Amino acid sequence: MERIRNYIRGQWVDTRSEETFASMNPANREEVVGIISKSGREDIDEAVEAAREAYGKWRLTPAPRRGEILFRAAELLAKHKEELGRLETREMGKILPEALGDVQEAIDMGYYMAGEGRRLAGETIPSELPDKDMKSVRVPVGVFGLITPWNFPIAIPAWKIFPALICGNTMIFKPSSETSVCAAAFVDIFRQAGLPAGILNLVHGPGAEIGEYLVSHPGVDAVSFTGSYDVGRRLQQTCGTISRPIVAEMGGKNIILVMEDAPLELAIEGALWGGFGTSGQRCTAASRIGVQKEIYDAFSEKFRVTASRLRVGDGLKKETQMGPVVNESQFNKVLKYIQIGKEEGARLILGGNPCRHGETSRGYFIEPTIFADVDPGMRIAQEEIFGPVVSLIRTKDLQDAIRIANGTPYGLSAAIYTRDVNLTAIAERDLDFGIVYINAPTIGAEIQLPFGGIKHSGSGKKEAGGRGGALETYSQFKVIYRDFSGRLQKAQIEKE
Ligand code: UN1
Repeated sequence: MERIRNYIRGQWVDTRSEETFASMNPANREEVVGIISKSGREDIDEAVEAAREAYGKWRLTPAPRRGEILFRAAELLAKHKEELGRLETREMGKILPEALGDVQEAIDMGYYMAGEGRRLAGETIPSELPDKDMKSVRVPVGVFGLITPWNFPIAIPAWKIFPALICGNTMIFKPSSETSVCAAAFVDIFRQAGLPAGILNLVHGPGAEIGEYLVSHPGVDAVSFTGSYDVGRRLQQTCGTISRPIVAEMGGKNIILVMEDAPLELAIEGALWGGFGTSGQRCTAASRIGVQKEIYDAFSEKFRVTASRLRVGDGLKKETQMGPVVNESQFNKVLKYIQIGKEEGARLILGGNPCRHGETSRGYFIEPTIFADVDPGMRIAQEEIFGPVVSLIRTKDLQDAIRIANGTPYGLSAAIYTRDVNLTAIAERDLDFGIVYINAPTIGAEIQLPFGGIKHSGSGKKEAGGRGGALETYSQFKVIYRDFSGRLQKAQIEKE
């Protein structure tokens, strides 16, 4: 089996130590997807040094030229979409159509950011004084440390790498160990596209050992992280003490609100894919469904029946609708939450167990699980589970529904199903979330708008989108004043 190595200074290189770790297929505990060289601190030092060296030249490369390389990378991603999607399914379990969607998001991001190379505009604005001009220009931030999760193994790295590149930054990319093989395949696309050496460097290894070291490395200027709240908060604290900018996308406890007048079939379909898509392992997953009391019983029963028909299995099989969870620790964590839900007194109406039929006994499969009559204060309705577990909550009216929706520490994505335009306006205004959907599930954000949450879900700076989004995260404004009067204009000192 091919060894997956670090990519530093444009070369695939061995790490200093001989240590390796394996990436496994969660649908089949016996299948090794890749053997990966494990990095230590010296490997990180080398990658940071490479990124620092490359920065001087890359920042001066005209942005439209940088864009041409990005465009080629997007073309290559499109060409290899199928094989990258299949690799993703094998490495982290999501069903093939979702994996192909993930790759497509990266393709879209590539084309979008390639175009931004010709639009990296600042502003020119009139001065108060004669014979003086002034402008702001977008400049890169420097060397980025990028830390990404396993649930979107290609899309989330693409959200970071494409905008960071177009803005002229160089970077060290540390993907989740669960998806090292996908990360290597993605980075190889940039090699094939002709990205010069040292600009994008890849290091593999456990977050606790090398991720934190990278984040606080003196050679790194800024950090972009997507992952859990616990890790994100720790990294924010680390960065806070050394005044290092960090964009952190963290967890969610998202909700779909189903109002009395909602188109029922549509709401059920939305809840199904919002709740169980990617086996609930999206930061945007609808792990709570708030249903208005008048239709609560009808909705719960229909939702239970629909979810019970979901075909769980290997994501490479055409008929499969839901794959496994990513690994043993997630498997145990999800089962622990199911236990907690039972102990808290929520009514388990579907699932609740590991799958044991046929091929599913070989992997980390959990039945689609629904708890009904969940109290909004219960732990299963407050904490991020990141698995196929949905809590149904009874709501009185819109005001009550919004109060429940806002009543967690998170604020990433919320949705409302209703035919009443006035209710949508109130929901839009009052839901404390970074993203609000109307008559669509909590998932499926598009890359041309900023992505990110509030409260414990995000740090304020955004991923994706152009101006107002990723460009603000991966570039900064420098302001230039030029006085061509040839004298000290007094008004600069005393405003006349
Ligand atoms: C995530 O789960 O971290 O909107 C991101 C969505 C996807 C992105 C999810 N496009 O669900």
